[in-house]
Amino acid sequence: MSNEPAGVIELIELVRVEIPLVRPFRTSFGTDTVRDALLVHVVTSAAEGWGECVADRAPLYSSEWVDGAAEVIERFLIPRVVDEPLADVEAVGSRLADVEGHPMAKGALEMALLDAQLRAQSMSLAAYFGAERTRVDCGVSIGIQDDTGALLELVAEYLDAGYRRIKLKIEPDHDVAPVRAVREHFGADVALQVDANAAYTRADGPTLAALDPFGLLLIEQPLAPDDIVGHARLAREIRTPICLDESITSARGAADAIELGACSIVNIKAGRVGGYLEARRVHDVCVARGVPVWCGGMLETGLGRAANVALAALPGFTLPGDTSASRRYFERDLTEPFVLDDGTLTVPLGPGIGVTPLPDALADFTTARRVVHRRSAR
Ligand code: SMG
Ligand code: MG
Repeated sequence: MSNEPAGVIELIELVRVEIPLVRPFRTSFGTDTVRDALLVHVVTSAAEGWGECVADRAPLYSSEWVDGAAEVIERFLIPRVVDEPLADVEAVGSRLADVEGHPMAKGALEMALLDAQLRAQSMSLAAYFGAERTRVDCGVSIGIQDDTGALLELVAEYLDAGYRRIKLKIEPDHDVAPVRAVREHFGADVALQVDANAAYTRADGPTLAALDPFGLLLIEQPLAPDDIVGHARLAREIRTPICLDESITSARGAADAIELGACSIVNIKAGRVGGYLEARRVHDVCVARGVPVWCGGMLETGLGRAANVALAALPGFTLPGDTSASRRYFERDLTEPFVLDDGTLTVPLGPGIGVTPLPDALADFTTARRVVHRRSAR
């Protein structure tokens, strides 16, 4: 890692964009019809950078929500990084550490600063991570469907498109039936997994064991985020491997969950753990323990997608990620679209995250834009 300075921060603005989803996305906690994203745009004396906050409109997936994240970034995070010159983005985490929680807000600011620093150094995010692959295997996450016919049509569409793994969102009473329908229709060879988004309880072991015969790759986050012991017990009641998502909020937490037997696979989302630097540490602790990881998704625009794809190019990401192509989400993306090529996305290798918002798309999707920091004249 070079010690070149990231440059002096000249300006930071918060940009809100609203991009319609091609179809509603229903999970056990709610339905999204648009991606309402908060972008952090940093201009330094050396380069500019973009960050994307993955917080949703309401605090349902986690305790963060997008308006709250914007306020935290402006009032509590930005003052901690602009007061003294920042030599290196590696130091951002410690500058922000006394602010409790708010990993998605922290992650968005860190991403923008990292993008600016790497652009100034003409280094790609993938190279900075130490990524080895130039393409990553992609899966797709399918929202809960009331109608089995509609579900089977969607699965067929995505398999035809080349996706290498299908993930079904489940909840109580929408679990065994859709899994059985997909298995019966598409056979045992389809790589299939499910995500409960914490919709079950410790008493649901027998229900979840009913998924065992279907040969799933994994079940993601069956129980509450703080129920590590419950997951460890459940792991002894079912044969499907447990993968944790919401429960894993740091590299240390990942190591603990693995040690306690709460999971044998980890979903890594940078926003959930406070940024891409911590995400890389989660990857490292999992690799050291022989635990496979894969890259999660939060319906990111092309900006967050670019960074996710770079992360997913690290060697420990041995399972296909929720890193789907732009058209799985949007008619029109904020950046040049990510296009599926033989079930993979290509890792951007330009400086920084390797993509920027297309000016026309940015103008069309922006709902609010405000400069929240400007360097004062000395
Ligand atoms: O980006 O393809 C995507 C979405 C993947 O299922 C997905 N994400 O719990 O893993 C998860 C969910 C959370 C997002 S709900 C807005
Ligand atoms: Mg999940």
